[in-house]
Amino acid sequence: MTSGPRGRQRRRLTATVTDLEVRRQRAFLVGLARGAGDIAEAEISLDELALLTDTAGSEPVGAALVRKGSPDPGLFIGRGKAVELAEETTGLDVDVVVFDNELSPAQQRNLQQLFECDVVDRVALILDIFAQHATSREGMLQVELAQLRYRLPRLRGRGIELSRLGGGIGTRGPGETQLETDRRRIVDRIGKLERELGDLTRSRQTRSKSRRTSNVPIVAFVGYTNAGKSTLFNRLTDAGVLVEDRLFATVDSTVRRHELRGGTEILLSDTVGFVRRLPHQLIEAFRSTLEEVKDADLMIHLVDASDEHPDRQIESVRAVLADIGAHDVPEVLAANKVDIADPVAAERLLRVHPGAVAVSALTGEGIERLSDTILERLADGSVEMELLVPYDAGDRLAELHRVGDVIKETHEEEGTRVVARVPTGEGYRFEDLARLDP
Ligand SMILES: Nc1nc2c(ncn2[C@@H]2O[C@H](COP(=O)(O)OP(=O)(O)OP(=O)(O)O)[C@@H](O)[C@H]2O)c(=O)[nH]1
Ligand SMILES: [Mg+2]
Repeated sequence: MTSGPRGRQRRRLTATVTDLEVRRQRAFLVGLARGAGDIAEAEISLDELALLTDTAGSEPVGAALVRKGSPDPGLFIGRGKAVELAEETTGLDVDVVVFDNELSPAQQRNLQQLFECDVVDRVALILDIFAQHATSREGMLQVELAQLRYRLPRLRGRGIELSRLGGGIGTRGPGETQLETDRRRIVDRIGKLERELGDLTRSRQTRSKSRRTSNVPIVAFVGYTNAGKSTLFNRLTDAGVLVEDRLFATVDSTVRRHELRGGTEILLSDTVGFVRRLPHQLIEAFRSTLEEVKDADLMIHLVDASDEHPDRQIESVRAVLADIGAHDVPEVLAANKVDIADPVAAERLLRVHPGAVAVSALTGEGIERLSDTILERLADGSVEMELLVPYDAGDRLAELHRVGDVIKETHEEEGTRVVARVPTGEGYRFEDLARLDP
């Protein structure tokens, strides 16, 4: 389950979905803001889409943020806007239009006809990047499974791309019979992949069970893609995992033994990074890889302190962690890249997240403190606390769920009464909440 620097040459050993590929093309990006309050978020998401597009090998040459209360079922952004953008994209000689939202098969088909070029959505784009970066057998099977599940309901959409290829006999788009054949082939392949992955999952579970019983604590790196997880992992373990200034450099997970100062041994795992709205097809296919985090004794949540919106990254990561049921694993937040971060912004990040450690995986700054923090947190005991969380403080309740183990929750007039087991070192976070008699 290792990925090495040679990994990139070994990519794409399995057949992947060529009609989703968007490499070396001129791309135009389209985002959707549903209301005035949604604009800032939609803009950030669109910026991220530009990075993803670049990572996939295409060049973003323009972008539009469309304001629309509810998506149009036929053309997603509505006919008027679609016609307007079609003119703009023709002028820009665009090869592919990338939508920031998941399109229905019908929307994709209709937009493709109108734009007279490829139309892909965020899901297809991310799947394509994963396909380029998976190097382990399991990773490649997982990506292929996610792609086929995405492709199955969209089979009819292939007509256009095929006819564009030259219009010769047999290339003018599948007839009904061909379509049925394709569909059956995909369904068969999905079944085969699920069986193979099931076997791999079982042997992975056996491995992680033996790790758990060996009593060596497991510490997992989590974080937004490009936060520097692999850089830090390599610095600590000499594992030689591929590091790149690209999103999703790591798609496979790697586990290595590491000795902390004072001789305590731990198992460190490096794995796939997260982004906003990670496609559900991917989360499903990668569930067994992602769920390894659930077994960890501690998570090091690495955040890029030099990013413009580190808190948004933290939020996105925690949303994915909640999705895979790993939100209650104790977490150490590490603010990485402090060598290039604005000192004021980094300072603020540390203040907002008490207990966070400032590090630079590149220069080594703060690494010893991080090691010591890992050691302390692993040694930490926990205390049982009874608290009253006011109903308007839902974020505190979420924090409590994240940091501690919530044992009991009852809803009372003044708020939620919670009994929780909280790591000793974290107790101070909740001291402001009314402490009740146990
Ligand atoms: N200046 C600076 N750059 C860093 C630091 N840590 C990592 N980087 C750079 O950030 C980029 C991403 O690093 P990776 O280690 O690949 O990040 P990752 O979190 O593993 O990313 P994915 O595997 O894509 O999710 C690379 O260009 C690294 O050289 C740091 O502390 N300071
Ligand atoms: Mg990585």
